[in-house]
Amino acid sequence: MRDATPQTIYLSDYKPFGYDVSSVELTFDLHPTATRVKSRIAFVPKPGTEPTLFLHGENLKLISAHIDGAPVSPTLTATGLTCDAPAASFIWEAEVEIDPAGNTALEGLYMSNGMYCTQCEAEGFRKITYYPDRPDVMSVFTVRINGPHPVLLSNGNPVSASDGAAEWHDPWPKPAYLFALVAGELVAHPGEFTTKSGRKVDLNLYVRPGDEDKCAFGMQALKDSMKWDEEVYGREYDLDIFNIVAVDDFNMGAMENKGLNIFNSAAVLGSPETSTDGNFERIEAIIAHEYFHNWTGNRITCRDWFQLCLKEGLTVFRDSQFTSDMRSAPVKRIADVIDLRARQFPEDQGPLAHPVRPESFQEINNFYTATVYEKGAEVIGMLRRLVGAEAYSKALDLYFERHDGQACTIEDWLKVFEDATGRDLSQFKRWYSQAGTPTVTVKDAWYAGSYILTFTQNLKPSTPTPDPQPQVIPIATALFSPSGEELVPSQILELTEASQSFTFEGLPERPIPSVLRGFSAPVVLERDLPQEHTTFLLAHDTDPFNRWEAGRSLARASLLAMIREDAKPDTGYLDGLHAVLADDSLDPAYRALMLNLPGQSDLATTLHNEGDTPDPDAIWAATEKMAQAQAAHFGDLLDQLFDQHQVTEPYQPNADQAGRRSLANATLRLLCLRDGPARAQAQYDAADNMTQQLAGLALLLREGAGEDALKSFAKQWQDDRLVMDKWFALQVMQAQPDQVATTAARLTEHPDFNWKNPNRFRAVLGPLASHHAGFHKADGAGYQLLADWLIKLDPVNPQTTARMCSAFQTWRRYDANRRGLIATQLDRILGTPELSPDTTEMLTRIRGTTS
Ligand code: B3K
Ligand code: ZN
Repeated sequence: MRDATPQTIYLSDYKPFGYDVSSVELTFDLHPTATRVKSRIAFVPKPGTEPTLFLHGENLKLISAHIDGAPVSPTLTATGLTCDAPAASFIWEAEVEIDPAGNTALEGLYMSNGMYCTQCEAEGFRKITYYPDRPDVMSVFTVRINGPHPVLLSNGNPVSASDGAAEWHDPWPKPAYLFALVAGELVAHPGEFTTKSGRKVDLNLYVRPGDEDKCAFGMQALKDSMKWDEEVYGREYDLDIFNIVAVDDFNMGAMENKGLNIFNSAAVLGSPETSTDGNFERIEAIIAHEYFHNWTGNRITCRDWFQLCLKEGLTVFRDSQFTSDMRSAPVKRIADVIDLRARQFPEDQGPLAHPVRPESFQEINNFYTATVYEKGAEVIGMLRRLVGAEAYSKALDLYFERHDGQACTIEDWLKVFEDATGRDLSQFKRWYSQAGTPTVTVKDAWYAGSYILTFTQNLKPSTPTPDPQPQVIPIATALFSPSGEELVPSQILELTEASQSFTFEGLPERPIPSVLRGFSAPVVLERDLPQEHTTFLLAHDTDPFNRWEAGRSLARASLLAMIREDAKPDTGYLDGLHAVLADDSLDPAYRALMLNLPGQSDLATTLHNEGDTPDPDAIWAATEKMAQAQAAHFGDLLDQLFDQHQVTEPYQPNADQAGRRSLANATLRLLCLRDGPARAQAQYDAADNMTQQLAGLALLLREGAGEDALKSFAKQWQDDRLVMDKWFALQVMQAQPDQVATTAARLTEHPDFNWKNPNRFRAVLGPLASHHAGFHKADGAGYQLLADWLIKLDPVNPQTTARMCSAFQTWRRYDANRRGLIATQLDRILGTPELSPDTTEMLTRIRGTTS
């Protein structure tokens, strides 16, 4: 157990390490409970370095330590060792013993279903051996593994392999967080890729026996990613081999270790029978993301963990571009914005708010957030919009040329753009240092033939940003005539002042503005537009994002009126939506997105921002009522859409088929509301792929008619852990609000609820927390159940526990009763003896100081 009093680390305290590490040799003698790790590390002191060596180390049993062959006796603490060191270059050698089987935190070297694997980012390498475990220490690693396993893997290229032993050498200097080792009874799904300069690369996807039939899609996604990075960013792969390994116990999606990516099996294994269209798209995106890190993260890494967005924001931006190219760009943009509003906006507007580049932290694992990742990617998107696509490419070429092999900062990143474009980015840099989501208010005026758009930006002061300053906000804008003609084509208006006007001359009549097209900046836009303008944009906007946004605004406005004033569903919205749904020239996937309503938590955020106290029951009721109204309003169109979008050809996980299925299934939901569950049952019974089977089951559960299907599903899939995760999750997701906590509680008693497996834990407790009306039931049962399980998981796996604490981050927006119930649970968890520093930090921030 680590030091219970968490230490705060500040960006401003950064000091370079006193040594270069010119080489690292590691030898592993694998044993489940007593693995021996020998290290031989060459240190080269930098001029002026004090002759004292500090190496990180946690949960290690030191067997021996030598400097230049002579035994030394370092001072050991819970976080590392200190030792006198020579003033000139020296060789450090140590032997430690570790316990992979006892490592339930899944950080460092651990065991998952009999195989050895590692997770070192951010600070897990220190649980493997003593080392300067910081990203700015980059070195060349050679790794020898001894163990009775058919597959023994590490980073880089293979040097030798024999029965029970293997040696790997990674020629590219890397920080320790990119170290990886895997050993086990695995089978390879092989592949091959020839790079643009003609280098042949062996590819392997290693899985447990039995999973071989779930590898083909991931392998193809890898090849597509390698090709795309060459074509779009000019980045070529740089080793002879690239390995991916699927593991069942993993705290997140995947990890970009150099040449040896390790994946949560849920993020890489895919087959039509067991994976949904959504799963396939996610697999493709995560494979691309981890592969793209080879350049943005690995060849150029971060100087310190405050710079995390340097690699994560950029790599998320790159994987979004990839998905847009592979699938539909508008659909991807809309999906990204839905996700940003659902996960990042609440974070940015609540007690966990932090800048894209935080300035302090206690546990870095708590900062792998939607702000660092997704807002970080939005910031790069804005930069690209501001400088243009061509200058962006030029700047990226310069970035790779200038910083290859280095550990960099956001200053380095922005300097590259300044040098490539001549632009001063000092004000733009505020996107990296100010927390919070700016609100932009737009007003228009028509005066003597001039049309004036006035934008005002406002960022609420917060603890990390007490004195916010105006940011550079690119606002993509076009103007339309009332007959739908584009009078002023899309252009970027740069808002740099707190309030600023832009004038358009020479227009024949007062135009209708389409602003923040493509969601050109991560802001909350408040527009004072007459409803007819929004209806107009829903019908005519040439920007698919803003057309969708117009539909969403109308839906939101109608739902808010239903919640606040018990109004009826707005027929203007329903008519506008009917026209869009009936337009066969529009992509089915896009129309399916149009049909979806704003999320209930998202509505709660809006109500809160507008000064109301959200009532989860009222939000649920209004959303249900609106769905009923859609079902009643669309009439025969629903039957037509459902029939027309049935996929009759053999299943393919491509965007075209997935789009048709998503529209058919969105329609099926309404048809079930209108006609009962018969069609869902028929689809469930006939399904030959997981997308259709699961959609059928979800609707049966929703209609309270899923009992038999649930049993048959469990019988069919009892041996497939990833499908059974869906079985667990769906029951909570589809429960009526007053059944959510009892359903989740019942499932935690199921014999297959293996709570130490993060996927299974999240399958039940994740949907509990995200079922807005169910989690926030006024009796507090949901809060209590989640708290019980967080308390239980914390000593076993602090990282997954801490991450799930964010379920409570919006607690202050609810009524006094709910706030009181949540505060009680927060205090109960915080009062648990020996609570991990990870969970302590999260809950202390969420709880805040005022009652
Ligand atoms: N870099 C890893 C995340 C590591 C999380 C450590 N708690 C995966 C990714 O973003 O690609
Ligand atoms: Zn990443």
